[in-house]
Amino acid sequence: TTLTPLIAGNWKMNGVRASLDELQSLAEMLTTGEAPRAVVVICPPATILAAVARQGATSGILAGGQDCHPAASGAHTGDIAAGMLADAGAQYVIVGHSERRAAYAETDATVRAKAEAAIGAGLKPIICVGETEAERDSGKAETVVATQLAGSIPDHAGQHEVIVAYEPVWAIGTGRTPTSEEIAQMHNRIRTILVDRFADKGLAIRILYGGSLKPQNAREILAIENVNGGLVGGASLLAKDFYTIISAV
Ligand code: G2H
Repeated sequence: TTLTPLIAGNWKMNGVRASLDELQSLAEMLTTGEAPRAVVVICPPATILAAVARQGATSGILAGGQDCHPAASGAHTGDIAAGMLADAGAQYVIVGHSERRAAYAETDATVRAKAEAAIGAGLKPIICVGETEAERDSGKAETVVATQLAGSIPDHAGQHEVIVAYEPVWAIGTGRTPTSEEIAQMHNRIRTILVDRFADKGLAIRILYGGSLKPQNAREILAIENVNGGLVGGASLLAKDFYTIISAV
C-alpha cells in the first residue's frame, strides 16, 4: 500500500487574522512550485478556521480543528462540536494532543469519544499518542503507546479515514527528536497494532510523526518506513519552513 503522505500544521494557540498573510505565502509557494506530494492541512485556532478553510480552498490547503467536544451540541460553554468544525469548513480534527491530555486530563476514553464524534460529523480525526520522557526512560514507551491506541481509536475506525499521530511528549516543542531508529521502531510497532486490530484496513491508516519536526530533520524523518507524514507545530507557523517540510516528502 502506498499512502499519500499528509503534512498537518498545528498552529496551537497562535494565529490571528493577520496570520492569513502567512497562509497566503504558503499558498503561493504551493501553487507556483512543483505540485506538493503530500496532502496539506492547517489546524489553526477556531477563531480563524473558517477563513483558513476559505482561503486554503484555492490552493488545495485543507483545514482542521485542534480539538472537538464529544457531544453534538448543548450546554458546554467554551467548547466546539465536531459538526461546527465541519460547518466552518474543516475536514480534519486533532484529538488527544498531549497538551490537552495533560492540561485537561483527557483520558483515552475521552479521546475515543471525541474521535467518534469527529467521524460522526464527517471529519477525519488525527488521534495523538505518545509517551513521556519518564515512560521512555523506564522502557515503557511501547506499552504506553499500545494502551493509548487501544483506548483512543474507535472500533469502527477501519471503516472510516482516521489518522494516528505519534508524538513523544519529550520531543514536543523542545527541539529534541528521537533517533530515526527510535521513530522506526515505534512506527513499525504502531503499524503492527493497527493491522492486528483492523486487518488490511490497518495498512491504510496514516501514522504521522510529530515533535520538533523541522526543515533540518524533515527529509530524514519523513523517509522512514511507516512514517506517512508529519504533525508540525512550531515550524508550521512560518510559511517558508512549513513549505520546506512539505517539499521534503
Ligand atoms: C507536537 C508538535 C505539533 P512541535 O506538539 O503537534 O509541535 O512541532 O512544536 O514540537
